[in-house]
Amino acid sequence: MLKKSTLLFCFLFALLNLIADYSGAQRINDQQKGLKDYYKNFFPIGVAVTPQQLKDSAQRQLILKHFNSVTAENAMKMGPIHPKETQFNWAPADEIVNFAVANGLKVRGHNLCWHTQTPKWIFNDSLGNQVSKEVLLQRLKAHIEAVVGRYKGKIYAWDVVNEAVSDNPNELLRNSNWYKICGEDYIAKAFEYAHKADPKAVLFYNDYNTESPEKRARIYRLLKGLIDKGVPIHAVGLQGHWSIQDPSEEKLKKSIEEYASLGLKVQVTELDLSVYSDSNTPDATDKTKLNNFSPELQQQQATQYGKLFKVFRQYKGTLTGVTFWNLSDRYSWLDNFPVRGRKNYPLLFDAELKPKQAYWNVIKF
Ligand code: HAH
Repeated sequence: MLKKSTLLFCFLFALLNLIADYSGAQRINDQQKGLKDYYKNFFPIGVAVTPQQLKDSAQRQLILKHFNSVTAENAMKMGPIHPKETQFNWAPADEIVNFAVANGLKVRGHNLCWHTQTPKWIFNDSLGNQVSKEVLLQRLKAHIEAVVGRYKGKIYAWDVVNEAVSDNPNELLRNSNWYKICGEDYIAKAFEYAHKADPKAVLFYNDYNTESPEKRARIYRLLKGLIDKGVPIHAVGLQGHWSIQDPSEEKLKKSIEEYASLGLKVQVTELDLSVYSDSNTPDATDKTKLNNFSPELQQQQATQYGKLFKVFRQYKGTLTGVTFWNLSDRYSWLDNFPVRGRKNYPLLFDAELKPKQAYWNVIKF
């Protein structure tokens, strides 16, 4: 006969083992969890990528651990993907889309019509003369049909028009070649062509400084005009090239609410938090290279990231995605903008791909 005390001992021993196993399993789980898992009840978390990154195993693993959506940083822009009227450069974009499909990630397409990174041929005829409005719209249509058509069913959302609103507060639309040749019509047309090419795709107008009250009012005016005309536009992209000081929670909330009041969904499409305050000033003269990312700046950045994500979570349902513009501080487009060669540290992972303080603040809620 076993003694009662032996039985009790065995029972307690088994129970302790169970608890240890369980917390061990939890620990492993937590280590495997990435951003996308913490945010699975809120919205997809995306990242802008290059085909080269997907070939690097450490970066590829980091992408797969943390993100459930990808965007091509450059590969789908008109210049790179459509270098000549009769020639498309599909390979880089295909690599990104194939990677996403094979791994079950969503893809946001970026972008179909923009004033920058356009191919040389688009605005001129073979003699070098500017083309007519009819010809340019025909070219835009052919471009959109080809690109949207190729990835139909694989790309769930498209930035159809990028940055059409002027930096000059006195005018609504930027005086780009699109505008000079077509007037305002090119915007509505781009959305119509995209909708026809993939009726299920979620179509975005995407811009920066969307929280600045003055620019916000002009973007609102543009969007309202399009909606009133019955243009198939479904959402607005706040690029989110922000800084460790800006925007305030109030400014961000006000913008989300104002755009959403038009019946549009909202996404943060190109998130990064510059450690400089001049990130959106193209004429910045400060050439200082900040080679040590001080603990104070890290803390400030972590606090700002934490605040912004808290607001994002409050708008679950309206805010349908958050995409980071680049993967880690190893490389960011901000290393060359607005000051060429000035290192920046705007993302959640450092140059060694390790999570920064900002990362822990984003998943702590
Ligand atoms: C974005 N422009 C573009 O949408 C994206 O395609 C590119 O890779 C990087 C940034 C941002 C931008 C800005 O914040 C200020 C002036 C010009 C452009």
